[in-house]
Amino acid sequence: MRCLLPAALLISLISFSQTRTVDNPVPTKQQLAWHEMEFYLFTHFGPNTFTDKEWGEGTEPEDIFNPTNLDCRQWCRVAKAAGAKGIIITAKHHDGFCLWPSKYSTHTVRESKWKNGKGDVLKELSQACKEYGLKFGVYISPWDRNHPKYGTPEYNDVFVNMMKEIFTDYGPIWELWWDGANGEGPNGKKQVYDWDRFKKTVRQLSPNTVIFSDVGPDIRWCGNEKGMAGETNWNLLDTAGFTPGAGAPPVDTLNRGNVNGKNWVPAECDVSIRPGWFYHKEEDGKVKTPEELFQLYLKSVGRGANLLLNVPPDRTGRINEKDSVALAGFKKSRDESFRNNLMKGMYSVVISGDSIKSKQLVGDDDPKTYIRISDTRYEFVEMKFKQSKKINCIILSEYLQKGQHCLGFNLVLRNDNYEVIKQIKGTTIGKKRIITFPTTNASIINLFISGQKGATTVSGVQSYLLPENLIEK
Ligand code: FUL
Repeated sequence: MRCLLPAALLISLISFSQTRTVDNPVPTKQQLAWHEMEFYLFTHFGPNTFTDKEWGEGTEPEDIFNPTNLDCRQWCRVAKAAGAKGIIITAKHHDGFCLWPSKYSTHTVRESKWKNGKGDVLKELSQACKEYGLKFGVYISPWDRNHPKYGTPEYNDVFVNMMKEIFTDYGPIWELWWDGANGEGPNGKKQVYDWDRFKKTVRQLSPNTVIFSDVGPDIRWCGNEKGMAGETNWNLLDTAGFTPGAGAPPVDTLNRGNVNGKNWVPAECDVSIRPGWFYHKEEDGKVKTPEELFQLYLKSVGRGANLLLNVPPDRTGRINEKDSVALAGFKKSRDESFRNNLMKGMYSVVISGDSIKSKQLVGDDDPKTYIRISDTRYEFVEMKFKQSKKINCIILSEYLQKGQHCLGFNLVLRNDNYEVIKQIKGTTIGKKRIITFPTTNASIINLFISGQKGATTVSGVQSYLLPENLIEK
C-alpha cells in the first residue's frame, strides 16, 4: 500500500491547527443512549386536532376531544414500520388540555365525553410503546392558556405535580420535552418558571430521563422547526445565564452549538411531516415525500443530531394512510441506501509521519473500536478498496465517549494511480456525519483531520452507493 504523500501536497492538505482546551465535556450515559436513538416520532394530538387550530385558546369545551377510534397500537405499528425508535406525545399542549385525567386540572380527558370520561391517552400509548418495544416520551407545555393558576407561583406547584403524575403513572419516560413558547395565561399573566425545581423534580423521579428544552439540560433545540442541524454542529453549549424560551441563546447558536461550550447538550431536530403540527384534513395532500424525508435525515442525523419527526393522528385517533405510506417509503430509502457498507471488512491504516501506526478494521459496525488521530504529531488515515468502487456517500463518526474534537476534515479520494480525483472538506463530525457527493470511482480514501481540539477518535468509516436522487441537495 502506498502511504507517503509528497511533502508539498501534505502541507496543502492539512493545516495543523492544534488548539488544546482544558475542558473536554463528554456525554452522560443517558445522553449516549439518546444519541443511539437517532430517529423517532412526535405526536401532536389534542383539542386542536378537532378545532383545526395550531394553538388552542384553552377555552375549548372538553367535549370537543372525541376520537372515534383511537388506536395507539396503530401509531406504534407505523413507527416500527418507519424504523423509528420511540414516540413523544403532547400530553399537554399550550391550550392546557391534559391527555391524562390529571388531578391538578379540570380541563382533561376526564371532562370530555370520549369514553364517557374514562379514557386516558397516556395510558394507552405508554402501554402500546411497551408492547412494541418503543421508547415513550412526553411533551408537557409549561405555557398553559387554561389553568387559572397560570402566572402565579402556585402554577409551578401544579406543573411539578403534573410531572409527578406522569412519571409515577406512565413511566418509564425516556425523554421529557419542555416547549419554549411562553405567553400569557387565561388571567392575562405571564409565568415565572422555576426551571431549577422542575429539573430537580425530574432527576429525583427518573434519573434516566433526558430533558429537552431550548437549552437542555440534556438535549437542546436545533434552532428551527425545519428539521435541520447546522453543517457545523457541536454537541457543546454554554448554558450559564440562559433559560428555555425567550431567555435562550440566539437560534444560530442553538443550530451550531458552541465550539468551546462547557456542557454536553446535543441538538434534536423537530419537524412535522405536514405543514402543521396538528392534523388538518386540508393538508392531506401536503405530506412530505420519502425523498424529502430522506433529505431531512441527511440534514439532521447526517449532521450528528437526532430527528424528531411529527406525525399527527387524525380525528379518528389514527395515523392517516398518506403519512404511513410516506414513512414506509422513507424507511425503504434508508434501507436501500445503507444496506451495503462497501468498507465492510476493509482495513485502514493510520499513517504517522512516514510509518504505519496502527491498522484496524473500518466499517466493522463495532461502536467500541476507534482510531485515534494524534493532536501532537502529523497523522492521517488511509483506506484502500481491493478494487476501485463506485461510491457517493461516506459516513464518519466520532467515538463520543471521548468527547467531540474534530474542527475540520478533508476526505481525499484517489484512483488506482494514487491521483487525487476528489476532495471533500467539512467541519464537525460528531455522532454521525453523512457526506454525499456525485458518484465517483475511488480506490483509496484518505481522511485528514485538518483541525482538532484534542485528539479526534474516529469510530468506523462507512461508504455507500446511494440511489442518485437521494444525494444531499
Ligand atoms: C412550538 C409550539 O408552539 C408548537 O405548537 C409545536 O408544539 C412545536 C413543536 O413547538 O414551540
